[in-house]
Amino acid sequence: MSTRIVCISNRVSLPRKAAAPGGLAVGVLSALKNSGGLWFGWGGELGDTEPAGPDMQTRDGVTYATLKLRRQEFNRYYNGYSNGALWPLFHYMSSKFRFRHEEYEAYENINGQFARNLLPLLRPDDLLWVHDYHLIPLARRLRELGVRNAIGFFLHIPFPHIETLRILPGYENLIRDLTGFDIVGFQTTGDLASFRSAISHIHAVESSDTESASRIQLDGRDIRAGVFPIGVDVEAIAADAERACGSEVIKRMIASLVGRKLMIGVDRLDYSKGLVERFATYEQFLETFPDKRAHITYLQIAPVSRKDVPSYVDIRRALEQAAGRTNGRFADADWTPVRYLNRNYPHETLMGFLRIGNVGLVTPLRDGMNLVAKEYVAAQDPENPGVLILSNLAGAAYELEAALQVNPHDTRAVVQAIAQALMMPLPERRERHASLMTALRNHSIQVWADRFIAQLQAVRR
Ligand code: ADQ
Repeated sequence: MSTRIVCISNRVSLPRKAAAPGGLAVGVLSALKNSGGLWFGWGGELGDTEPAGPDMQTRDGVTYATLKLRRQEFNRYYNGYSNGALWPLFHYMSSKFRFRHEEYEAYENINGQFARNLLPLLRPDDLLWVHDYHLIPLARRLRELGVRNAIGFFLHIPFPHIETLRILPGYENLIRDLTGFDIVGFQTTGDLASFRSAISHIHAVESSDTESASRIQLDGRDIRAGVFPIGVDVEAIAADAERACGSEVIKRMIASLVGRKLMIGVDRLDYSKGLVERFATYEQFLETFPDKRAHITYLQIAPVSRKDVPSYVDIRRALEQAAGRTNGRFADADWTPVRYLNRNYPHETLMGFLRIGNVGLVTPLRDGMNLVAKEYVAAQDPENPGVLILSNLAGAAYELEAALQVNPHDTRAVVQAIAQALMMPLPERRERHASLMTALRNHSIQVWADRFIAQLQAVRR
Protein backbone atom coordinates (compact mmCIF):
# COMPACT_ATOMS: atom_id res chain seq x y z
CA MET A 1 0.00 0.00 0.00
CA SER A 2 1.34 3.46 -0.86
CA THR A 3 2.20 5.90 1.88
CA ARG A 4 -0.79 7.64 3.34
CA ILE A 5 -0.88 11.41 3.62
CA VAL A 6 -2.58 12.80 6.70
CA CYS A 7 -3.48 16.48 6.50
CA ILE A 8 -4.38 18.33 9.64
CA SER A 9 -5.94 21.76 9.55
CA ASN A 10 -8.12 23.85 11.83
CA ARG A 11 -11.16 23.36 9.66
CA VAL A 12 -12.10 20.38 7.54
CA SER A 13 -14.41 21.17 4.62
CA LEU A 14 -16.53 18.22 3.62
CA PRO A 15 -17.27 18.21 -0.10
CA ARG A 16 -20.70 19.43 -1.22
CA LYS A 17 -21.39 21.24 2.03
CA ALA A 18 -21.49 25.03 1.74
CA ALA A 19 -17.97 25.50 3.03
CA ALA A 20 -16.53 28.87 3.93
CA PRO A 21 -14.27 29.97 1.09
CA GLY A 22 -10.56 29.70 1.68
CA GLY A 23 -7.53 28.80 -0.31
CA LEU A 24 -6.48 26.14 2.13
CA ALA A 25 -9.22 23.63 1.33
CA VAL A 26 -8.22 23.49 -2.33
CA GLY A 27 -4.59 22.83 -1.43
CA VAL A 28 -5.33 20.12 1.10
CA LEU A 29 -7.63 18.22 -1.22
CA SER A 30 -5.11 18.30 -4.01
CA ALA A 31 -2.58 16.70 -1.65
CA LEU A 32 -5.00 13.98 -0.51
CA LYS A 33 -6.68 13.04 -3.76
CA ASN A 34 -4.08 10.55 -4.89
CA SER A 35 -3.09 8.91 -1.63
CA GLY A 36 -6.43 7.76 -0.19
CA GLY A 37 -5.50 10.15 2.55
CA LEU A 38 -6.97 11.33 5.82
CA TRP A 39 -8.04 14.89 6.60
CA PHE A 40 -8.33 15.68 10.29
CA GLY A 41 -9.62 18.82 12.00
CA TRP A 42 -12.61 20.70 13.33
CA GLY A 43 -15.81 19.87 11.49
CA GLY A 44 -17.58 23.20 12.10
CA GLU A 45 -19.76 22.09 15.05
CA LEU A 46 -19.61 23.45 18.57
CA GLY A 47 -20.90 21.89 21.79
CA ASP A 48 -20.73 22.30 25.55
CA THR A 49 -18.79 19.15 26.41
CA GLU A 50 -15.68 17.54 24.99
CA PRO A 51 -16.82 14.83 22.52
CA ALA A 52 -15.72 11.21 22.77
CA GLY A 53 -13.76 11.20 19.50
CA PRO A 54 -13.80 12.30 15.87
CA ASP A 55 -16.63 11.63 13.48
CA MET A 56 -15.38 9.56 10.51
CA GLN A 57 -16.66 9.69 6.94
CA THR A 58 -15.14 8.57 3.64
CA ARG A 59 -15.93 10.27 0.35
CA ASP A 60 -14.23 9.84 -3.00
CA GLY A 61 -11.37 7.93 -1.39
CA VAL A 62 -10.59 10.60 1.21
CA THR A 63 -11.38 9.95 4.87
CA TYR A 64 -12.58 12.93 6.88
CA ALA A 65 -12.09 12.81 10.64
CA THR A 66 -13.85 15.76 12.22
CA LEU A 67 -13.90 16.94 15.79
CA LYS A 68 -16.57 18.87 17.59
CA LEU A 69 -15.06 21.53 19.86
CA ARG A 70 -16.23 23.18 23.06
CA ARG A 71 -17.79 26.56 22.37
CA GLN A 72 -15.97 28.70 24.87
CA GLU A 73 -12.63 27.08 24.24
CA PHE A 74 -13.07 27.39 20.50
CA ASN A 75 -13.88 31.10 20.84
CA ARG A 76 -10.70 31.68 22.76
CA TYR A 77 -8.53 29.55 20.50
CA TYR A 78 -9.97 30.66 17.14
CA ASN A 79 -11.43 34.15 17.51
CA GLY A 80 -8.99 34.94 20.31
CA TYR A 81 -5.42 33.73 19.98
CA SER A 82 -5.44 32.57 16.33
CA ASN A 83 -7.29 35.48 14.77
CA GLY A 84 -6.96 38.22 17.38
CA ALA A 85 -3.23 37.73 18.12
CA LEU A 86 -1.41 35.63 15.48
CA TRP A 87 -3.27 36.72 12.34
CA PRO A 88 -2.78 40.50 12.74
CA LEU A 89 0.78 40.13 13.95
CA PHE A 90 1.80 37.82 11.12
CA HIS A 91 0.27 40.36 8.71
CA TYR A 92 2.29 43.18 10.29
CA MET A 93 -0.84 44.86 11.67
CA SER A 94 0.20 45.19 15.25
CA SER A 95 -2.43 47.85 15.97
CA LYS A 96 -5.06 45.10 15.68
CA PHE A 97 -3.06 42.67 17.83
CA ARG A 98 -4.49 41.69 21.21
CA PHE A 99 -3.15 39.13 23.63
CA ARG A 100 -5.02 37.36 26.45
CA HIS A 101 -3.49 34.58 28.55
CA GLU A 102 -6.70 32.58 28.68
CA GLU A 103 -6.85 32.63 24.88
CA TYR A 104 -3.32 31.33 24.60
CA GLU A 105 -4.17 28.56 27.07
CA ALA A 106 -7.20 27.57 24.99
CA TYR A 107 -4.93 27.49 21.90
CA GLU A 108 -2.59 25.09 23.71
CA ASN A 109 -5.52 22.96 24.93
CA ILE A 110 -7.08 22.62 21.50
CA ASN A 111 -3.73 21.60 20.05
CA GLY A 112 -3.52 18.98 22.82
CA GLN A 113 -7.01 17.77 21.96
CA PHE A 114 -6.11 17.54 18.28
CA ALA A 115 -3.05 15.44 19.16
CA ARG A 116 -4.93 13.06 21.49
CA ASN A 117 -7.74 12.48 19.01
CA LEU A 118 -5.43 12.03 16.05
CA LEU A 119 -3.12 9.55 17.79
CA PRO A 120 -5.34 6.43 17.52
CA LEU A 121 -5.92 7.07 13.81
CA LEU A 122 -2.24 7.09 12.85
CA ARG A 123 -0.29 4.32 11.14
CA PRO A 124 3.48 4.04 11.54
CA ASP A 125 4.35 5.09 7.99
CA ASP A 126 1.84 7.94 7.59
CA LEU A 127 3.26 11.28 6.47
CA LEU A 128 1.74 14.11 8.48
CA TRP A 129 1.17 17.50 6.94
CA VAL A 130 -0.03 20.20 9.33
CA HIS A 131 -1.50 23.41 7.94
CA ASP A 132 -1.37 26.93 9.22
CA TYR A 133 -1.00 29.13 12.26
CA HIS A 134 -3.76 27.55 14.34
CA LEU A 135 -1.67 24.42 14.85
CA ILE A 136 1.91 25.55 15.50
CA PRO A 137 2.27 23.53 18.76
CA LEU A 138 0.92 20.32 17.20
CA ALA A 139 4.25 18.61 16.42
CA ARG A 140 5.38 19.07 20.01
CA ARG A 141 2.06 17.75 21.33
CA LEU A 142 2.24 14.68 19.06
CA ARG A 143 5.88 13.96 19.95
CA GLU A 144 4.94 14.10 23.65
CA LEU A 145 2.50 11.27 22.93
CA GLY A 146 5.24 9.21 21.25
CA VAL A 147 4.45 9.87 17.57
CA ARG A 148 7.55 9.26 15.43
CA ASN A 149 6.18 9.89 11.96
CA ALA A 150 7.58 12.58 9.68
CA ILE A 151 5.65 15.79 10.35
CA GLY A 152 5.66 18.81 8.05
CA PHE A 153 4.11 22.23 8.52
CA PHE A 154 3.03 24.74 5.91
CA LEU A 155 2.30 28.33 6.82
CA HIS A 156 -0.31 29.80 4.47
CA ILE A 157 0.14 33.34 5.79
CA PRO A 158 3.26 35.54 5.95
CA PHE A 159 5.93 34.89 8.56
CA PRO A 160 6.85 38.22 10.15
CA HIS A 161 10.23 39.70 10.82
CA ILE A 162 11.58 38.90 14.29
CA GLU A 163 11.16 42.52 15.42
CA THR A 164 7.41 42.21 14.80
CA LEU A 165 7.22 38.70 16.22
CA ARG A 166 8.81 39.93 19.44
CA ILE A 167 5.56 41.78 20.21
CA LEU A 168 4.01 38.40 21.03
CA PRO A 169 4.43 37.33 24.66
CA GLY A 170 6.03 33.88 24.53
CA TYR A 171 7.26 34.29 20.95
CA GLU A 172 10.30 32.14 21.77
CA ASN A 173 8.01 29.15 22.39
CA LEU A 174 6.31 29.72 19.07
CA ILE A 175 9.65 29.63 17.27
CA ARG A 176 10.70 26.52 19.19
CA ASP A 177 7.40 24.84 18.35
CA LEU A 178 7.97 25.51 14.66
CA THR A 179 11.38 23.91 14.86
CA GLY A 180 9.68 20.80 16.30
CA PHE A 181 8.49 19.96 12.76
CA ASP A 182 10.75 18.08 10.37
CA ILE A 183 9.92 20.49 7.55
CA VAL A 184 8.59 24.00 7.72
CA GLY A 185 7.27 25.44 4.45
CA PHE A 186 6.61 29.06 3.54
CA GLN A 187 5.00 30.91 0.64
CA THR A 188 7.94 33.19 -0.24
CA THR A 189 11.68 33.62 0.16
CA GLY A 190 10.90 36.68 2.30
CA ASP A 191 8.97 34.55 4.80
CA LEU A 192 11.76 31.97 4.87
CA ALA A 193 14.34 34.68 5.51
CA SER A 194 12.26 35.97 8.45
CA PHE A 195 12.03 32.46 9.84
CA ARG A 196 15.77 31.94 9.62
CA SER A 197 16.45 35.18 11.41
CA ALA A 198 13.88 34.22 14.05
CA ILE A 199 15.54 30.91 14.80
CA SER A 200 19.01 32.40 14.88
CA HIS A 201 17.58 34.80 17.45
CA ILE A 202 17.04 31.96 19.93
CA HIS A 203 19.38 29.17 18.76
CA ALA A 204 22.93 28.80 17.62
CA VAL A 205 22.29 27.43 14.14
CA GLU A 206 24.20 25.96 11.26
CA SER A 207 22.58 25.62 7.93
CA SER A 208 23.21 24.39 4.43
CA ASP A 209 21.12 24.70 1.29
CA THR A 210 19.90 21.90 -0.94
CA GLU A 211 18.03 22.39 -4.17
CA SER A 212 14.58 22.88 -2.73
CA ALA A 213 14.90 23.33 1.01
CA SER A 214 17.57 24.51 3.35
CA ARG A 215 18.71 22.25 6.10
CA ILE A 216 19.05 23.75 9.54
CA GLN A 217 20.87 22.03 12.39
CA LEU A 218 19.48 22.75 15.82
CA ASP A 219 20.75 21.13 18.99
CA GLY A 220 21.95 18.08 17.07
CA ARG A 221 18.67 17.74 15.09
CA ASP A 222 18.15 18.47 11.42
CA ILE A 223 15.13 20.34 10.18
CA ARG A 224 14.33 21.56 6.69
CA ALA A 225 12.84 24.89 5.83
CA GLY A 226 11.79 25.76 2.31
CA VAL A 227 9.70 27.87 -0.01
CA PHE A 228 6.63 26.20 -1.51
CA PRO A 229 4.52 28.87 -3.22
CA ILE A 230 0.92 27.66 -3.40
CA GLY A 231 -0.80 27.85 -6.77
CA VAL A 232 -4.00 27.01 -8.59
CA ASP A 233 -5.21 24.27 -10.92
CA VAL A 234 -4.57 26.38 -14.01
CA GLU A 235 -6.25 24.25 -16.68
CA ALA A 236 -9.31 23.42 -14.55
CA ILE A 237 -9.90 27.11 -13.80
CA ALA A 238 -9.53 28.05 -17.45
CA ALA A 239 -12.10 25.39 -18.40
CA ASP A 240 -14.51 26.33 -15.56
CA ALA A 241 -14.32 30.02 -16.42
CA GLU A 242 -15.00 29.41 -20.09
CA ARG A 243 -17.93 27.12 -19.32
CA ALA A 244 -19.40 29.61 -16.83
CA CYS A 245 -19.60 32.22 -19.56
CA GLY A 246 -22.39 30.20 -21.15
CA SER A 247 -24.47 30.43 -17.95
CA GLU A 248 -27.43 32.74 -17.36
CA VAL A 249 -25.76 34.45 -14.37
CA ILE A 250 -22.77 35.56 -16.39
CA LYS A 251 -24.80 36.49 -19.46
CA ARG A 252 -27.07 38.66 -17.28
CA MET A 253 -24.04 40.25 -15.68
CA ILE A 254 -22.56 41.13 -19.08
CA ALA A 255 -25.89 42.55 -20.26
CA SER A 256 -26.16 44.70 -17.13
CA LEU A 257 -22.83 46.37 -17.87
CA VAL A 258 -24.24 47.94 -21.05
CA GLY A 259 -20.81 48.18 -22.64
CA ARG A 260 -18.90 49.49 -19.62
CA LYS A 261 -15.66 47.80 -18.61
CA LEU A 262 -15.76 45.67 -15.47
CA MET A 263 -13.22 45.99 -12.69
CA ILE A 264 -13.47 43.11 -10.22
CA GLY A 265 -12.25 42.35 -6.71
CA VAL A 266 -12.89 39.09 -4.83
CA ASP A 267 -11.70 38.82 -1.24
CA ARG A 268 -12.79 37.44 2.09
CA LEU A 269 -13.98 40.41 4.12
CA ASP A 270 -10.73 40.85 6.03
CA TYR A 271 -8.79 43.99 6.95
CA SER A 272 -5.59 42.46 5.54
CA LYS A 273 -7.13 42.50 2.06
CA GLY A 274 -6.96 46.32 1.90
CA LEU A 275 -10.63 46.82 1.02
CA VAL A 276 -11.11 50.09 2.87
CA GLU A 277 -8.08 51.54 1.09
CA ARG A 278 -9.30 50.06 -2.22
CA PHE A 279 -12.74 51.68 -1.92
CA ALA A 280 -11.11 55.04 -1.15
CA THR A 281 -8.83 54.61 -4.17
CA TYR A 282 -11.76 53.94 -6.46
CA GLU A 283 -13.53 57.04 -5.20
CA GLN A 284 -10.33 58.97 -5.92
CA PHE A 285 -10.18 57.43 -9.39
CA LEU A 286 -13.71 58.61 -10.23
CA GLU A 287 -12.82 62.07 -8.99
CA THR A 288 -9.52 62.26 -10.91
CA PHE A 289 -10.87 60.91 -14.21
CA PRO A 290 -14.44 62.21 -14.68
CA ASP A 291 -14.35 61.14 -18.34
CA LYS A 292 -13.82 57.50 -17.28
CA ARG A 293 -17.02 57.42 -15.20
CA ALA A 294 -18.99 56.47 -18.27
CA HIS A 295 -16.72 53.50 -18.94
CA ILE A 296 -16.33 51.53 -15.72
CA THR A 297 -18.24 49.51 -13.13
CA TYR A 298 -16.51 48.05 -10.10
CA LEU A 299 -17.78 44.75 -8.70
CA GLN A 300 -16.48 43.81 -5.26
CA ILE A 301 -17.40 40.37 -3.94
CA ALA A 302 -16.50 40.06 -0.27
CA PRO A 303 -18.09 37.24 1.76
CA VAL A 304 -18.20 37.94 5.49
CA SER A 305 -15.61 36.03 7.52
CA ARG A 306 -14.67 35.79 11.21
CA LYS A 307 -17.72 37.77 12.17
CA ASP A 308 -17.15 37.20 15.89
CA VAL A 309 -13.80 39.00 15.92
CA PRO A 310 -14.38 42.71 16.78
CA SER A 311 -12.05 44.21 14.16
CA TYR A 312 -13.99 42.35 11.45
CA VAL A 313 -17.23 43.98 12.58
CA ASP A 314 -15.57 47.41 12.28
CA ILE A 315 -14.29 46.84 8.77
CA ARG A 316 -17.67 45.62 7.56
CA ARG A 317 -19.30 48.83 8.76
CA ALA A 318 -16.55 50.97 7.20
CA LEU A 319 -17.02 49.30 3.81
CA GLU A 320 -20.79 49.68 3.81
CA GLN A 321 -20.33 53.38 4.48
CA ALA A 322 -17.65 53.76 1.81
CA ALA A 323 -19.70 51.98 -0.86
CA GLY A 324 -22.76 54.07 0.06
CA ARG A 325 -20.76 57.28 -0.12
CA THR A 326 -19.21 56.55 -3.52
CA ASN A 327 -22.54 55.50 -4.98
CA GLY A 328 -24.25 58.52 -3.44
CA ARG A 329 -21.68 60.87 -4.94
CA PHE A 330 -21.29 59.41 -8.42
CA ALA A 331 -24.26 57.17 -9.28
CA ASP A 332 -26.52 57.98 -12.20
CA ALA A 333 -30.06 56.86 -12.90
CA ASP A 334 -28.63 54.00 -15.01
CA TRP A 335 -25.29 53.39 -13.31
CA THR A 336 -24.13 52.14 -9.89
CA PRO A 337 -20.36 52.80 -9.64
CA VAL A 338 -19.69 50.09 -6.98
CA ARG A 339 -21.58 46.86 -6.77
CA TYR A 340 -20.70 45.48 -3.38
CA LEU A 341 -21.82 41.93 -2.57
CA ASN A 342 -21.23 40.02 0.70
CA ARG A 343 -21.99 36.55 -0.57
CA ASN A 344 -20.40 33.30 -1.62
CA TYR A 345 -20.69 32.00 -5.15
CA PRO A 346 -20.21 28.52 -6.56
CA HIS A 347 -16.62 28.18 -7.69
CA GLU A 348 -17.49 28.00 -11.39
CA THR A 349 -19.64 31.15 -11.31
CA LEU A 350 -16.90 33.01 -9.50
CA MET A 351 -14.39 32.00 -12.16
CA GLY A 352 -16.87 33.27 -14.77
CA PHE A 353 -17.04 36.66 -13.04
CA LEU A 354 -13.25 36.80 -12.98
CA ARG A 355 -13.09 36.00 -16.68
CA ILE A 356 -15.33 38.89 -17.68
CA GLY A 357 -13.38 41.32 -15.49
CA ASN A 358 -11.34 43.66 -17.72
CA VAL A 359 -9.35 44.66 -14.66
CA GLY A 360 -8.61 42.41 -11.67
CA LEU A 361 -7.91 44.51 -8.60
CA VAL A 362 -6.00 42.60 -5.91
CA THR A 363 -4.55 45.00 -3.38
CA PRO A 364 -4.01 43.38 0.02
CA LEU A 365 -1.94 45.24 2.61
CA ARG A 366 -0.28 41.85 3.27
CA ASP A 367 -1.08 38.39 2.02
CA GLY A 368 0.68 35.05 2.32
CA MET A 369 0.09 34.37 -1.37
CA ASN A 370 -3.38 35.42 -2.63
CA LEU A 371 -5.00 32.80 -4.78
CA VAL A 372 -7.56 35.19 -6.28
CA ALA A 373 -4.74 36.94 -8.18
CA LYS A 374 -3.75 33.60 -9.70
CA GLU A 375 -7.36 32.58 -10.36
CA TYR A 376 -7.97 35.88 -12.14
CA VAL A 377 -5.07 35.24 -14.52
CA ALA A 378 -6.03 31.59 -15.14
CA ALA A 379 -9.66 32.55 -15.84
CA GLN A 380 -8.86 35.08 -18.59
CA ASP A 381 -9.53 34.57 -22.28
CA PRO A 382 -5.95 34.39 -23.69
CA GLU A 383 -7.12 36.05 -26.93
CA ASN A 384 -8.49 39.09 -25.11
CA PRO A 385 -7.17 39.01 -21.55
CA GLY A 386 -7.84 41.50 -18.77
CA VAL A 387 -5.17 43.23 -16.71
CA LEU A 388 -4.16 42.25 -13.18
CA ILE A 389 -3.33 45.05 -10.73
CA LEU A 390 -1.49 43.41 -7.85
CA SER A 391 -0.23 44.63 -4.50
CA ASN A 392 3.50 44.26 -4.12
CA LEU A 393 2.80 43.18 -0.53
CA ALA A 394 1.07 39.94 -1.59
CA GLY A 395 3.18 36.79 -1.74
CA ALA A 396 1.95 36.36 -5.33
CA ALA A 397 3.95 39.47 -6.33
CA TYR A 398 7.17 37.40 -6.06
CA GLU A 399 6.06 35.36 -9.05
CA LEU A 400 3.58 37.54 -10.96
CA GLU A 401 6.07 40.07 -12.20
CA ALA A 402 4.09 40.85 -15.35
CA ALA A 403 1.13 42.21 -13.35
CA LEU A 404 0.82 45.97 -12.82
CA GLN A 405 2.34 45.98 -9.36
CA VAL A 406 1.39 48.71 -6.91
CA ASN A 407 1.86 49.65 -3.30
CA PRO A 408 -1.71 49.54 -1.92
CA HIS A 409 -0.99 52.47 0.40
CA ASP A 410 -0.04 54.67 -2.55
CA THR A 411 -3.47 55.84 -3.64
CA ARG A 412 -2.19 57.94 -6.52
CA ALA A 413 -0.19 55.03 -7.95
CA VAL A 414 -3.18 52.68 -7.78
CA VAL A 415 -5.43 55.30 -9.42
CA GLN A 416 -2.91 55.60 -12.27
CA ALA A 417 -2.65 51.82 -12.56
CA ILE A 418 -6.45 51.54 -12.97
CA ALA A 419 -6.33 54.14 -15.75
CA GLN A 420 -3.39 52.35 -17.39
CA ALA A 421 -5.17 48.98 -17.18
CA LEU A 422 -8.34 50.36 -18.79
CA MET A 423 -6.34 51.80 -21.69
CA MET A 424 -3.82 48.98 -22.19
CA PRO A 425 -3.55 47.91 -25.86
CA LEU A 426 -4.32 44.30 -26.76
CA PRO A 427 -0.73 43.23 -27.70
CA GLU A 428 0.59 44.35 -24.31
CA ARG A 429 -2.28 42.63 -22.50
CA ARG A 430 -1.56 39.40 -24.36
CA GLU A 431 2.13 39.56 -23.71
CA ARG A 432 1.69 40.18 -19.99
CA HIS A 433 -0.94 37.45 -19.74
CA ALA A 434 1.26 34.85 -21.46
CA SER A 435 4.10 35.65 -19.10
CA LEU A 436 1.79 35.40 -16.06
CA MET A 437 0.45 32.04 -17.28
CA THR A 438 4.00 30.68 -17.45
CA ALA A 439 4.53 31.74 -13.83
CA LEU A 440 1.24 30.09 -12.83
CA ARG A 441 2.14 26.81 -14.50
CA ASN A 442 5.58 26.71 -12.89
CA HIS A 443 3.95 26.76 -9.46
CA SER A 444 0.57 25.12 -9.92
CA ILE A 445 -1.32 23.59 -6.99
CA GLN A 446 -0.17 20.13 -8.10
CA VAL A 447 3.48 21.20 -8.11
CA TRP A 448 3.02 22.68 -4.64
CA ALA A 449 1.56 19.50 -3.13
CA ASP A 450 4.01 17.16 -4.93
CA ARG A 451 7.06 19.16 -3.85
CA PHE A 452 6.00 19.29 -0.20
CA ILE A 453 5.15 15.60 -0.08
CA ALA A 454 8.45 14.70 -1.75
CA GLN A 455 10.25 16.56 1.05
CA LEU A 456 8.24 14.69 3.68
CA GLN A 457 9.13 11.40 2.03
CA ALA A 458 12.81 12.38 2.00
CA VAL A 459 12.67 13.08 5.74
CA ARG A 460 11.16 9.70 6.44
CA ARG A 461 13.86 7.94 4.48
P1 ADQ B 1 -7.28 33.49 2.04
O1 ADQ B 1 -6.91 34.62 2.95
O2 ADQ B 1 -8.64 32.92 2.22
O3 ADQ B 1 -6.21 32.31 2.10
P2 ADQ B 1 -6.95 33.60 -0.94
O4 ADQ B 1 -5.62 33.03 -1.20
O5 ADQ B 1 -7.28 34.72 -1.84
O6 ADQ B 1 -7.13 34.12 0.54
O7 ADQ B 1 -8.00 32.45 -1.13
C1 ADQ B 1 -9.38 32.70 -1.09
C2 ADQ B 1 -10.14 31.60 -1.84
O8 ADQ B 1 -11.54 31.73 -1.54
C3 ADQ B 1 -9.98 31.70 -3.34
O9 ADQ B 1 -9.83 30.41 -3.87
C4 ADQ B 1 -11.30 32.34 -3.78
O10 ADQ B 1 -11.73 31.96 -5.09
C5 ADQ B 1 -12.28 31.84 -2.75
N1 ADQ B 1 -13.35 32.84 -2.57
C6 ADQ B 1 -13.20 34.13 -2.21
N2 ADQ B 1 -14.40 34.76 -2.21
C7 ADQ B 1 -15.32 33.85 -2.57
C8 ADQ B 1 -16.76 33.88 -2.76
N3 ADQ B 1 -17.47 35.00 -2.59
N4 ADQ B 1 -17.37 32.76 -3.14
C9 ADQ B 1 -16.66 31.61 -3.32
N5 ADQ B 1 -15.32 31.53 -3.16
C10 ADQ B 1 -14.66 32.62 -2.78
C11 ADQ B 1 -5.06 32.03 2.89
C12 ADQ B 1 -3.96 33.09 2.87
C13 ADQ B 1 -3.57 33.41 1.43
C14 ADQ B 1 -3.12 32.13 0.72
C15 ADQ B 1 -4.16 31.04 0.91
C16 ADQ B 1 -3.66 29.69 0.38
O11 ADQ B 1 -4.39 34.26 3.54
O12 ADQ B 1 -2.52 34.36 1.39
O13 ADQ B 1 -2.99 32.39 -0.65
O14 ADQ B 1 -4.49 30.84 2.28
O15 ADQ B 1 -2.43 29.36 0.92
